[in-house]
Amino acid sequence: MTHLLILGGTTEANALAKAVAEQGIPATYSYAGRVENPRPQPLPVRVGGFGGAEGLARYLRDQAVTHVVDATHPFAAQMSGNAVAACREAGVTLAALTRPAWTAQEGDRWHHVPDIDGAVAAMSGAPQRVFLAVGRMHLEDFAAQPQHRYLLRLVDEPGALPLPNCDVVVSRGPFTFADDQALMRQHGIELVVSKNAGGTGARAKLDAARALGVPVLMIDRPDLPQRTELSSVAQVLDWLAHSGVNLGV
Ligand code: 3Y8
Ligand code: NAP
Repeated sequence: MTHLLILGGTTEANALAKAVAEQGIPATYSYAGRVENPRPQPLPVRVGGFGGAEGLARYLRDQAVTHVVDATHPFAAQMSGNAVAACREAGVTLAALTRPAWTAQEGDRWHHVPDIDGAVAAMSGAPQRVFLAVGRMHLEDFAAQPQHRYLLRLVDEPGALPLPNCDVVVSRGPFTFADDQALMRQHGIELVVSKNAGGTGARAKLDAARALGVPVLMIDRPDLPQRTELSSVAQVLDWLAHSGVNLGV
């Protein structure tokens, strides 16, 4: 009996969940529980960590999971590493649904840094108006550069913030070019800091930066372990069909 576990939290995971539900494939959608009101899904949902790779392996066995698709964000390196280890340990087939990294185009003014620390180090200059669109979990790191005026975009209303000069926009994506251009103009943004998330949900700020001639500090992705990588929902359905899953009607 098939039981697919989707490690979710992204636009691509949501598209996969819709297709899996339409095909009638028995599946569970998993959120980490990072935000207050995660998007509802057309599948049974579980929320919260598993308790490391061991916890995930136990979940796979207890729930008789037969297939795992890791459709988490490219910066969710811990989860992806745990998925590889747990699936190997529990003997469950795993594939990742990934999206290609963004690449600079004509007119882009990108400066690549290897990680969050690299971005912080690159911001030691004179005060600027910075659009810090990297979410909530790494704001403390940027407290090392308090001289800037930050525009923060967060999914939920924050509590106390570690940055003295900041404006907050509470908004979850997917975002649009027009809105991001207007937002950046309104705040006189001089630098955009972005993770190289790839996909469509977060690229609007890059297109707006190009149009406005604003430089971007692009944080490259963490290394991820070796695993089967698929790049579309159709490829995942094909992979499932070829690994013994009866696709529905
Ligand atoms: C909880 C679940 C959809 C899915 C929406 C995608 C697109 C919009 C772009 C900016 C960048 C950022 C952030 C972002 C994007 C999509 C997608 C994507 C970036 C939700 C969601 C969850 C999260 C967690 C959240 C992190 C934060 C990161 C905000 C749902 C809305 C900055 C990453 O407050 C917090 O603790 C937020 C934490 C992890 C990164 C961070 O370090 O703070 N995502 N985002 C998932 C869970 O609990 O398992 O409600 O939908 C999903 C989405 N976030 O189609 O609706 O697929 O990438 N999410 C980054 O890419 O830089 C925003 O503002 O321009
Ligand atoms: P992470 O740093 O790789 O994971 C840290 C821990 O969070 C994991 O070890 C696991 O806890 C738990 N976790 C992460 N994703 C989970 C999931 N889908 N289901 C159950 N537990 C999960 O991950 P993250 O960067 O915090 O991302 C958390 C969630 O937000 C993921 O769903 C991801 O797709 C989504 N997201 C992240 C980003 C980003 O920038 N990182 C952007 C957009 C969306 P245990 O060890 O206890 O199992």
